[in-house]
This record gives sequence, structure tokens and C-alpha cells, in this order.
Amino acid sequence: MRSIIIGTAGHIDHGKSSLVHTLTGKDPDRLPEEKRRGITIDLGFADLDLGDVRVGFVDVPGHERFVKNMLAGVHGIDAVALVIAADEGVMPQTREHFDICRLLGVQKGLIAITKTDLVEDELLSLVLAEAEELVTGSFLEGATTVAVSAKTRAGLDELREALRKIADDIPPRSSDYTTRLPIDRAFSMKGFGAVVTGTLVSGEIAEADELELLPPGRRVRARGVQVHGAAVNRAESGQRTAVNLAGVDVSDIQRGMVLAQPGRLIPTQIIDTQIAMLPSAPRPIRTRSRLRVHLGSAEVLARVRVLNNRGDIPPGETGFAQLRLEAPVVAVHEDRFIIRSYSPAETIAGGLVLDPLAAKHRGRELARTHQRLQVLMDSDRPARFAEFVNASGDSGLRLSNIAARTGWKDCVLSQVAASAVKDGTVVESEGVFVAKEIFERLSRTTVDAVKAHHHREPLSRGLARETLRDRLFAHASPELFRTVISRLEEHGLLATDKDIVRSKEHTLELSPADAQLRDRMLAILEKAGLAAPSLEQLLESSGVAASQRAHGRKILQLLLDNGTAVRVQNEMFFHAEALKQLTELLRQYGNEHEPDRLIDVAAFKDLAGVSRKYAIPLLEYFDLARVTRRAGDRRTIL
Ligand SMILES: Nc1nc2c(ncn2[C@@H]2O[C@H](COP(=O)(O)OP(=O)(O)OP(=O)(O)O)[C@@H](O)[C@H]2O)c(=O)[nH]1
Ligand SMILES: [Mg+2]
Repeated sequence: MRSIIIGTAGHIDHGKSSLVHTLTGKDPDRLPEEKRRGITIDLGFADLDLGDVRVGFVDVPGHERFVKNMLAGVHGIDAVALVIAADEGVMPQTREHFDICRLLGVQKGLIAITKTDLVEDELLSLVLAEAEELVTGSFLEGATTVAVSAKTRAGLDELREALRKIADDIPPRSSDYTTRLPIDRAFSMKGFGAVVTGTLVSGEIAEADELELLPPGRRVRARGVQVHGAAVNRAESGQRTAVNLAGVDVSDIQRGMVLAQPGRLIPTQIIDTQIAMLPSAPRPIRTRSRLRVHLGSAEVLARVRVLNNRGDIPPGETGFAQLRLEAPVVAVHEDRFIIRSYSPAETIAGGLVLDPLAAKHRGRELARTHQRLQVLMDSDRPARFAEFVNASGDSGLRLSNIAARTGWKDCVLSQVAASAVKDGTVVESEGVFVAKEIFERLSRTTVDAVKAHHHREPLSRGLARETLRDRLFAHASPELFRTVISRLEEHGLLATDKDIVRSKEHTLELSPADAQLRDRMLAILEKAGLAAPSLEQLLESSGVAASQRAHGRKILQLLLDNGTAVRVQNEMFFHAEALKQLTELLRQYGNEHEPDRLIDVAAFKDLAGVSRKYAIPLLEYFDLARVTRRAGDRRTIL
């Protein structure tokens, strides 16, 4: 069976609750104070079975002081029943509620002229004309208008018929979004604990589901789920839903919080929006204005920063603005909300969330911000995706961040991400998305930096990865760094050798003088064998002038890099061949001293024919190279 949600709207005492009561047999006014005062104070609920459609009513208070309560319920409705009393006609809250429905993007509805038993036909036709004038040019233009009386029950069949027709017109809710239930009521039931209710605006909630209560972001479990007062296995989007929660006390839950799929949504206090001012607003919204923002079932105070040069949005106009909220709320891209002035509290504008996790804007970025928000309003999903990614700069975004911004389900996210990559606007690096432009800039500067390094240090093998990272990728993710390097390698622009990154074509072409110096050093080391010279001696005897020491060390480094020379201790270098032969000797000694294969320092000195000065560093080197293992004063030959 299909479910739809109809919200009532209209001025105080115009017969909204009576109409719902008469239609459904259930009194939506449940509070003792409501009964006593004969007015609705907070949201009321009732449902009507129309055969193949179940209509859930959200009955709202008409009193101007309780518009805030009306707003906590009206956000999730499929259609509105605009109620106008025949004896009073269009009144202030008729207009305000109707404005709210328009600003929230309600698409369907009907008009019910109530209390027709109290007026003559003449007055009724006046009110009908007034109603028609009110809705001209809006979503309710041409909507069914029914004249009813809760007292005589006149017009009720017609009303039911109109409701059924509306139900047929309402498209099914999109299944693109993850679970979200803005809470409009929380109470505790003896023996059950905390129960929350709300309109399940997207996704589904099943018994035993793990959920997250946001803000603050607390894990809870659905102990039981009800729709229209009956237990169900699973509630679906578009249904008035009650959830019995385990893992939380009712005193920790407030209207305005959201139940959501765990780990998907992030509460926010800075949102970029488009704001549409009502023509009837008494004054413009200005930068620094303090406003009331009603988003989902939440009400939160906010300071506004208008994103245009004038710094205001006059009545009747639209503009971009950033809202800085005084408390966190859950919002996602494309959510609609209502703005009321701080004092007196009056509805003055509606808004559309463009970026719910916005960064603070600075003045000079205004043009760029405009362009960006326009893309978030007008373009297709892959372009919006790319725009979110773009704004994240070098740091890039993970899909989880886009999920929090948009509320899109995984299958939607991956599809949109794949199209954006295919469109060439973004690049994926191990799950981190970055704008193509940024990826290309980082690739370019990496190649340039490596080239510049080779130019400056022709004798160096290349740049250390870490140096490159610290210098160019300070704000980027490690994933992006790895991907840039490996793509450049794939394209043959760079080569990496362990921790060194070099240009692919970089070879160490030595000048004839340097090549001779290198050969001289090698010859000295070879001749010295195990009686290795000190660094000073080596440089001196290979003819390196005192002023050229640094250069000499670089040439020696080349021998170390290609493995023909080995650093055994800080300033002690051996020819690789000499060490190789000594290793052989050691192993032989080991074989001759089975089974313990032990050698002490004295025996080692004899074996190698070296003094203690060399013996200790050599043994330590062999320990490190796992040729030997220290065992007290002696070594085991491995
Ligand atoms: N004669 C007559 N009286 C009605 C009719 N509908 C409602 N009333 C009366 O009008 C008064 C207000 O009705 P409600 O249904 O509470 O009005 P409401 O629009 O829900 O008021 P709020 O929720 O406070 O905004 C009550 O005393 C009702 O008995 C009707 O069709 N005919
Ligand atoms: Mg009422």
C-alpha cells in the first residue's frame, strides 16, 4: 500500500484539526493544554485508510506563536491541505503557512474551505475568489478546492476523492538517498524507553538496525519500528515513523536531531545557500543579520554573510549567502529551509542548501564563490561532484565526504564519481578525489622540481621522496602523492629507485676529470684492501684539494651508490671486493669450527690481518649485515 503525508496549513481556529478528526476519527490534538485551550500547540498526527493509499496527516498549529512547531512538521510532507474558514477568509497565517509551503518546494495540494455551515452561499463564493487569488501563479493554482463542514460532514466524500487523486499524482520518493529521519518528537514509554517520531524523509529503518543520532553523533539501535501506530519490520521513506531506541536516554534527545545511517552524515555549522526573499518581507537580509533557520525539524539561530558586493538581499530577490549557525545541525545538499526574522519572528525567506560543509569565505573570493555556487545549483551531478572536489584544493576529498555533503547512497556516489572521472574533471588517487587541474599542476611541479634538482646537483642520483613530499605535497594526501609519482613513472617522466626520485633520462655523466678522480679513489681503496684509509687520507691521496672536499665526497658517494665502495663506519670506507673476500674467509672459519661456529676478536684480528682499530668496526658491520651474530665477547658466524 502506498503512503503519502499531507500537512494541514492555515490560520488559527480555521478548523484544521476538526477536519483531520472528522476525516480520520482520530483527534490530532493530544496535549491536555490543547484540549483545554481549544487550540493546537504542537504537531498532531492521524492517518486515513483510503483503500490503496494510506494518508498520514501532520496537523499543524495555526497560532502565530507556534509557527516554529508547524515548521518542525511541514518539511517532510508530500502535499498540503490549505484550510481556510468560510467565515473569516484568508488571514495572516493562511498567507504565512502558504508561503512556507511554497518556499519549501511543496508541489501538490488542495484547498479546503471549512465551516461552510456557518455562511451563506454569497460569502462562500467571496472566500472562494479570495483563495483563488491567493494561490494564483503558485503550485496550488488550479488545485481542487473543496467546501466542507466538520459539523455537518458536507463535502467529506469530495475531500476523500481529492486526496486519492493527489496520492495518484505524487511521484514515489527518490531512492538515491541514505536513511534520514528528522526527529519531531521524543518521549519515553514505560517499559520501552525512548521513542522518537518523524517523517522518514529518505531510506528505510528496520527493526534491529544500528543508527546514528546526530548531533552529537551517537550510536543507537532500533528496538522496534512503528508506522501509523502499528509495528512493522521496516519503515520506508515517506512514512510517518516511530522508532523505539536502545542505547540512549530520552533526556538526551531533542526535536531537530536526526536519525541516520551510521557514519554517513556530519553535523555542520557553516552552510552555503541560495536564499529567496519573500516580496512581503519587511526589510532586506543583510550581512551580519541574526536569523532563525528552520531546517528539517531543527530550529537554529544563524548569522548571515551575503555573498554579493552590496551585502544584502532585498525583499522579492534571491541571492547567495553563507549561514554561520550557532549550533550544529544535519543538512545535505539540496535541502530546503525557512528563514524567519529574529524578532519579531516572521517568515521572511526560504533557502536551498548548496554546500552543507562550507569553508568560511573571504571577500576576495567572491566571484569564484558565485561561480561555484551557481554550478552547485544548475549542473548535473557529476559536475556538482567535481565542484565539491575542486573546492577541497590539494587535500582532495574521499567519497565519504561527498556522502556527508549530499546524502547520496553508495551506488549513486560511485556512479557519479565514475562519470566525473570519465568527464576528465577529477582524478582518483586510491580513493581520494582531486580536481584534474590540481593533479596536473602537482605532476608538473614534481617533474620541474626533480629536473631543477638534477640541474643544481648533477652528481646526485635524485631527490628523496620525503623531500619532494614535504616541499610540494604539504597539503595533499599521501594517496595523492603516491599516485602522482606512479603516474609520472608510468608515463616515463620519472623513475624511482627506493627512496630516490629522478628524471627518467637522468644519468650520471661525469666530466673526464671527475671520472679520473672516481677511478683514482677506487684504485686507492682496492690497493688498501682491509687497511682502509681514513676519509681525509683517501681524499688527499686521490688529489682532492682542501677547497674541493665537498666535491670529492660527492664522487665517493657515486662509488657508494653503485656499490663498488662500502661505508663500514662513519668515515671508514672499504672496497667492496675486500669485504667480500673477508666474508668468504669468515664463513670458511665458521665451517672449520662446527658446531658452534664461534670467533672472538683476537681470532678475527688474526684471520683478517687487521688491527683492533679496524676489527671492531668490521665486526659490527658484519653483525648488521647478518654475516655474524654477537654472542657475549664472541660472534657466531651465520
Ligand atoms: N460550525 C463549525 N465549526 C467548526 C468547524 N470546524 C471547526 N469548527 C470549530 O472551530 C473551532 C476551531 O477548530 P479547530 O479544528 O481546533 O481549528 P484549528 O484550525 O485546528 O485551530 P489551530 O490548530 O489552533 O490553528 C472549534 O471550536 C471547532 O469546533 C465547522 O466545519 N463548522
Ligand atoms: Mg488545530
